[in-house]
Parts: sequence; C-alpha cells; structure tokens
Amino acid sequence: MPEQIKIVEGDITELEVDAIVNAANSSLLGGGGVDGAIHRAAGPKLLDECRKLGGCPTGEVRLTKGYDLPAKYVIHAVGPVWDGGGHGEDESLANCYRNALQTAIDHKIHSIAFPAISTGIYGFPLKRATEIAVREVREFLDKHPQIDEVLFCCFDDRTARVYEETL
Ligand code: AR6
Repeated sequence: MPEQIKIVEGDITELEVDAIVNAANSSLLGGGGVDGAIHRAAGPKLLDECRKLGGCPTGEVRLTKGYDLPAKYVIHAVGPVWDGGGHGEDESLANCYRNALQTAIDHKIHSIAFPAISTGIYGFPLKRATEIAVREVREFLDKHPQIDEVLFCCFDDRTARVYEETL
C-alpha cells in the first residue's frame, strides 16, 4: 500500500492531523456517532460556523475550522444513506472521499483522517464501503503527492480488521 496510508484504531477527535473528516448529515447541524463526538470535542463554535453554511448535499463536503480539536480543520462529508445499493450509494460515497481530498489540496492540508463514512447509522455495508474508500484514496494519492498522510480511523476492531484486509 502507498506509504502515506495508515490505519489507526480509536477516536478521530484525538488525532493530531491537519484535518479530520466528519460523517455528517445534510443539515450539517450535528447528530450522533462520529458527528456528535466531533461537535462535543470541538465546542459550540463549530455549530455556529456550520449554521452559516446552509447545509450540504450528499456526496459533497464543507470545510470549517476545528476550534477546540487538535485538528486545524474539519471537512464535513455527507455520505449516502444505504438504500439497497441501487440508488447511487457507491458513487456518492466515492464522491465524499474525492471531494474531501480535493478540499485538502485546495487548503494546503497535508495530513487528513477519515472515519468509515456511512457505515454506522447510515447502514452502508462495511466491506463494500471500505473497498470504495481505499480505491478512491489510492487513486487520488497517485495523482497528488502533496498529501503526506491519510489515516483511516477505525473506531472498533471489526472496522480495523476489514480495513487491514482491504489494504
Ligand atoms: N471516532 C472515529 N470513528 C467513530 C467515532 C469516533 N469518535 N464515533 C463513531 N465512529 P456514524 P454514518 C465510527 O454513525 O453512518 C450522525 O447522526 C462508527 O463506529 O458516525 O455516516 C450524522 O449526523 C462508524 O464506523 O456515521 C448523520 O445523521 C463510522 O464512524 C449520520 O450519523 C461512521 O458511523 C451519519 O451516519
């Protein structure tokens, strides 16, 4: 695997990277899962900034500051809700990874950490989502050597095992 890609197990809010990616919903106003954890750790100014953004469509991303997080930025990505696989879910998920990485390039972000977008509350099958995440990150890094480090942050053992197998 490209040496820039690493798997880490744990809480994404603790990572000292330039940007962490949030698995947000299209309101960008917070929620459960990793989104809730990021808002709690970043503090209330994050929600103030998110309110000004007016939401975000599925597959797109929005950048905010990280406030009280160790990460300087949060890239909020809106993953698809799993609906059987025949409703463009794969392409929307791929767009989240591509758009987040392009936003990193645009803002001179050199290290970025992703959670397993859509695989929790949104119900996307983990193996299928992981294959998309790994493929998109690899393809992007081939073209953009400016990014030094991409972390896949796995919150539980099962997710970490699937990432290890896929990589
Ligand atoms: N650090 C890293 N990963 C985490 C953390 C954490 N602190 N907490 C959970 N995960 P989910 P989704 C993992 O449900 O499926 C929210 O309500 C989790 O174990 O957070 O994209 C939003 O507002 C799983 O592997 O996101 C949306 O409404 C992965 O993060 C909706 O959930 C994604 O799970 C988005 O659902």
